[in-house]
Amino acid sequence: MLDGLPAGVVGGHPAGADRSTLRLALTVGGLVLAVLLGFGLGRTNPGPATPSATSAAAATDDHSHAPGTGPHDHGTGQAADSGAGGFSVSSAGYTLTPSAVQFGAGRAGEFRFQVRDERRRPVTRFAVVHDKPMHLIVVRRDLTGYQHLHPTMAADGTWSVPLTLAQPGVWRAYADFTAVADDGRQTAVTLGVDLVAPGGYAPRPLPAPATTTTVDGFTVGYEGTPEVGRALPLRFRVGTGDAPAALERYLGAYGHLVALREGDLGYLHVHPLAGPAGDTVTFQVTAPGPGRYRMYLDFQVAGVVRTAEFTVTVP
Ligand SMILES: [Cu+2]
Repeated sequence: MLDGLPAGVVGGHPAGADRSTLRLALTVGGLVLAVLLGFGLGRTNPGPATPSATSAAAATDDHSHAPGTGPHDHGTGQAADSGAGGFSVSSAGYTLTPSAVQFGAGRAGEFRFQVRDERRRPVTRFAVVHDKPMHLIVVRRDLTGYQHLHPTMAADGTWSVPLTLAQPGVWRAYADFTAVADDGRQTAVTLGVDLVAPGGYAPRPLPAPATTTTVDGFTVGYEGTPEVGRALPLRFRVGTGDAPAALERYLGAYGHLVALREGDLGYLHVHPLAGPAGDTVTFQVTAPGPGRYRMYLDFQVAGVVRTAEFTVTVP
């Protein structure tokens, strides 16, 4: 993941550090990814690397830590035992502060927010993780209408992004970021807030579980079965007709996977374990508990990003 992935800190710290330092950082940081779920889920301080964790990390090339920071604190944004996040507007000392949460259904709007620290100051320094300093996921509470957006930050720490809530209902926005404190300490947090589009809400039942789907002429399938508390690979394959698709890098990887839990909309952010394999991309997934999840795989072919969605039941 180091290759071709600009890693750095927005708002002050220049990118660039000794590669061996980076490798060490990845090795130790990889423990979090290997044992738990990776960015957005590894909400525990990484302990000393064990041999198995080290070798797992060696095969890992898509967990980003900014240069010079080493194994950063993944904060207390999510309980390590639940393994899911995004439930709270305030966690690990950081608070999501939206300018407004009401939108006109189907009307183009703009979502603006700040992240504030314990002293209520807007945070302006964020680590670049997976090519971006801020990842914003928006989905309606019935798990439809998934959007993965990348807001831009003004100098005062106000983030903004064009946003349309297509249908009436209550929506959830997840801000997935790594804040950099005054002392340089990094904390990865996923905060969540509800957005509202007034109107008649017609919730859609969750589609039945399936391991294949189609999107814009692409057929996407996966192999593997998530289990509670065990890190297991899910291998996705993308094709058009009988021909394999040529996956392109997107957000510093060959795919980007988010899983949301039905019922509480718990947020799992998962990243690939290994490099490209043409039409396949593999993720290591640990289900935090039984239930039904909706998985959203973003992939890029010929410069266009598409999202394939799957319902999966974890017994
Ligand atoms: Cu993103």
